[in-house]
Amino acid sequence: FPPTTMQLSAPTLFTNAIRRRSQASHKGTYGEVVVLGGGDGMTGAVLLAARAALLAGAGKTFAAFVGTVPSHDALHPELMCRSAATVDYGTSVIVAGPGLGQSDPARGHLLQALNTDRPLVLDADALNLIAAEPDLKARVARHPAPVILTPHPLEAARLMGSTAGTVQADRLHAAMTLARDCNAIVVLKGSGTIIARPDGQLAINPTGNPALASGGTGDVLAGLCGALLAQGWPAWEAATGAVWLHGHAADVLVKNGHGPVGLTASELLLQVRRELNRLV
Ligand code: B4P
Ligand code: MG
Repeated sequence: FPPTTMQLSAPTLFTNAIRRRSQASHKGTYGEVVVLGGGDGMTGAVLLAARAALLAGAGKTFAAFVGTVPSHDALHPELMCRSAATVDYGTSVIVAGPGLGQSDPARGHLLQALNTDRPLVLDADALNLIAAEPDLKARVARHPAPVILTPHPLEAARLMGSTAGTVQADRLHAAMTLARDCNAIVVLKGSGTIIARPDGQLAINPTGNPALASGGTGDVLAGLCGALLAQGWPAWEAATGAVWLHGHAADVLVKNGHGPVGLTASELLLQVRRELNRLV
């Protein structure tokens, strides 16, 4: 690789993607996100990702459930809850994985998403399913639209047939190898999240702190990536912007006494909205 390592110390890598909303715009202007997940017993993950997409400005957000479909999200009735079997990906950005599970139906719905020509954010069990089948990984590499993968170190290790320890021992190498092999932008999460492109370019994110080490924060990141893509941010800008904002929101929350102990993903997504609005 001939990599360029950049620090995202100021949000310079994505400022060119930030647009002020035009006065005459409408919800169609801001795109659509479908979050595919929600196997039985894992409703929370898909709702957190969908709420993150909603609060980060997607024009319309759907939560697609592989398992039992709740009638609505009581906290955010703006979200449209659908069965994964009937959801129409149409012109949406697809965020697949949060709470998806690894059942046969989950695999089938993931395959359907991979067979579209829509931009993809693949997280959690979408990554675990792909790791288990070389053919699915090959499909990701051939996808006709941008793909962002958001593995934590263990998910990255599964994708590489390696261990979390090996990934952590050389995070830059792991992120670049995965990006090249999957022909996708890879967000290797953890302290100092790395964002890598298939051409060897990469960035290291300086925001974020251990307040993020709690269940659900990864789902928020996936939904945020999807919302930025839906609003027309190019994939590199969407990935670097989402990671920077996610960490920066956590930094602000800790400064104000909402962490590092006990910060919740639900609080995080509200702060992400505030920080995004400071930029636009
Ligand atoms: P899972 O059960 O798969 O966790 P999850 O559902 O994916 O949780 P979530 O979606 O909320 O969190 P995610 O990590 O996606 O199991 C996680 C398991 O994977 C762990 O038990 C462990 O075995 C392994 N694992 C995970 N992270 C590891 C690591 N760093 N090293 C070794 N093993 C690891 O997303 C969390 C978000 O918070 C990311 O955006 C991440 O960048 C951020 N974050 C977490 N800690 C941070 C820190 N100290 N500084 C900055 N950012 C941090
Ligand atoms: Mg996760």
